[in-house]
Amino acid sequence: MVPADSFREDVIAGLSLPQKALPPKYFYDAKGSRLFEAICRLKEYYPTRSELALMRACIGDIARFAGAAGSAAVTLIEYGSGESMKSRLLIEALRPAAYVPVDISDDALRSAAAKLRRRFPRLDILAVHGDFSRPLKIPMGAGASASSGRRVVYFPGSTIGNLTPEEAHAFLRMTRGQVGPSGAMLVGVDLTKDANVLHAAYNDARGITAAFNMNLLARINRELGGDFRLQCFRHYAFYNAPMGRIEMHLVSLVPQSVNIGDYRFAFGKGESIHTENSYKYSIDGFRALAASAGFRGEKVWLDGKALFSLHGLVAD
Ligand code: AVJ
Repeated sequence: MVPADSFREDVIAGLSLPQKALPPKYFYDAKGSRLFEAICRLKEYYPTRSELALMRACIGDIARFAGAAGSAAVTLIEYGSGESMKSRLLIEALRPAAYVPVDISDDALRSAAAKLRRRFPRLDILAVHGDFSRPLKIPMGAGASASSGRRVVYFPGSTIGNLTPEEAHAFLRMTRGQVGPSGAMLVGVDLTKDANVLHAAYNDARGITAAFNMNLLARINRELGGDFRLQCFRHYAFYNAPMGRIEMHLVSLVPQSVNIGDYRFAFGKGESIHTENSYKYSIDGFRALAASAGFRGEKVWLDGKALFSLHGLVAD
């Protein structure tokens, strides 16, 4: 659970901006996490399927890359581990000495760690409950992982697309500091592509993405005592080509005001809350960003349709 206080503060601050905005990390309460899993199964939503196909096809090469430092044991750190489906593949192939899943959802973290413990009884698992967008103290646990191990950060799912390029730069720098001079990073990045394909992925016919977006208002009502009338807002997602990103918004259908505790927010008709950015990168564009943060793009893997990429970065 995210502390309710920071949720409240972030919501009040975001709705006070000239362009109202809410951080996408708050999508993932229990209902939001279920809706996101449903999104991942939609025929229009290609990223999850593409990344999994890529992992299955290239796992041997990916594991060789991650273990490349030779005999030193690997500590695999995963940001936003969630249900850890792709990590299972990676752990099987790489056989790290230690696995450090980091997630803001305590429940997801616990159940994933429990499953992995059963599956890999000799793996040293150190679950860290926290927000990976802030500097983290990674506890270095027992055994081989204590100090000698090579640190490899695994950041799948194109979650990095939620950050602006400036934020992504700072985040990559922080990660570079975390893995040290012999470290590496595996990062999943969604690729720039035909705008129609992107549009369909964020405007699915069944309205699951719309429900996922709207759930943020329901969560504010439930957890912060807000009085959003959900029927007075609609989901809006479009590809902002000059910015290279999908933007998700919730648009007010009428002039209205909304109360959250002692705060009141006025909405004009057509005014929106910007709820998410999902940046898309070319291979070279992402490599240039990584290079500016102290990582050399050594490897890149794609799925068969070249919709999604996994970058193998080494400390430079
Ligand atoms: C989890 C951030 C990768 O940007 O595609 C899916 C979230 N939003 N549909 C994405 C999301 C709407 C997703 N990420």
